Amino acid sequence: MRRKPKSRNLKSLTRTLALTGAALAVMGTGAPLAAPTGETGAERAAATAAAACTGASAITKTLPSGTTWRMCWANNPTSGLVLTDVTYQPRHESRPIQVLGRAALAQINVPYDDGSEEYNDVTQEYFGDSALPLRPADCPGGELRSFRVAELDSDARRTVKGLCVTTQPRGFAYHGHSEDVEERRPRIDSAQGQDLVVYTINKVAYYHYVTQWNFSDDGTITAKEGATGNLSPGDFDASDGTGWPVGKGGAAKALSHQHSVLWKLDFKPDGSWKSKVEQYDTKPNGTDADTGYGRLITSRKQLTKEFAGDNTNDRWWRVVSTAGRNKDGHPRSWQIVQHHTDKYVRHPWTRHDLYVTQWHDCEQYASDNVDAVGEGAPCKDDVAKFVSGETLKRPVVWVNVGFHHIARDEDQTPMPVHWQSFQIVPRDATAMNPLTPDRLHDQEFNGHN
Ligand SMILES: [Cu+2]
Repeated sequence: MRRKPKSRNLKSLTRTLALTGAALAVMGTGAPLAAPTGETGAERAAATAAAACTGASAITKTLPSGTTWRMCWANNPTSGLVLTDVTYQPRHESRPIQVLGRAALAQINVPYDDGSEEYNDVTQEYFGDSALPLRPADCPGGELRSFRVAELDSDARRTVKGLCVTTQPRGFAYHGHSEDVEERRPRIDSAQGQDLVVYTINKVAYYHYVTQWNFSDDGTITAKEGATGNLSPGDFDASDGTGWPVGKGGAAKALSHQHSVLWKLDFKPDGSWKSKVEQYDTKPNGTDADTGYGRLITSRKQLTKEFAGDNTNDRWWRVVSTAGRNKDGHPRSWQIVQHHTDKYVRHPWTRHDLYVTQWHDCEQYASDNVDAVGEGAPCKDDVAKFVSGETLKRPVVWVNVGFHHIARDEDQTPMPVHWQSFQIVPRDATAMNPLTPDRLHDQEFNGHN
């Protein structure tokens, strides 16, 4: 047995459902703010979203550059950290801009190269109930928040001080000379950026996973899953060529394996679930006759039906608001920026980079969904099956980032954190750089004719 036996069957399904219901109820409370006259539906929705939770369920942080992020959080016994009603309000915006309705892990799938074992670390291991307490040193400059979890082998409950809410520097936000935009008394402007950072640590057998979200003052969201802890001590017998020697000589070979991390993103741009999804591709387009230089052309494809997408050179996707535009009159959108990934091609639900599905309440997990959501519910079992040709009215975006872990000597011990991540980057959320100095935040410097 490579892992401590943990089974969903040890805990009653009703308990899980009851907890999920309670968490949702908390998220849904909060009186909507009275709407001043003259505001648009999107603005009213954003104002309501800003008050979607209060007290210990709310995270509100104004970063030094003046950007405020607001969101609600909860710990789901299965998914772990769940963020809802995430809004972004840079200095020059009078109201919060809603980005995400809900965001959470949808699965961590771990198959071993020798075919001996495979785990679904989120759905089979009570990922959320496996949260570890954090010490003040684990959350430098931040604040620890507590939540209730159930013991893994009983229904007893305990409080875990396990959420860190902090800020971290992120280096240069910008550096530029305003003579380039013909300011009358030009000068060099530069600024350092900051992130609001929230994370938990969840223990699954010998691994400790860091579930982290960075919210940058420029509107970028980074989802990161870090794997640390220890190599599984029962897996040092990879004698059939599917491992790597990690001890003296060649006796102890750690089994190679894959971590596929999948996130589920329910976008709610400008307060509406009804967003559009677009794919952009840039391709060579002949040669300029005069210069002899190559030409490129970018095409847009509106994705109106459920799909499984794969990255390729010069391809990207964005989720476009149907409810709000920036002050330039451009629809707000959020671009998915994937980082390095190695896909596990053996499963249809880890074979693609991105899945976009029409929202259904019982489609919560990228795999093992039927068992995790509850037998009897009319659910399909994995995200590949969720893609069935439906029209996208309320799209749900599933991002898959894979890492094939071939252990190295440095993995002992504890194992250095290995990150798997992607970003959600604003595209036309604001009419200009949200951090631009006040004197440059002017139509004079916005576009050239
Ligand atoms: Cu690993």
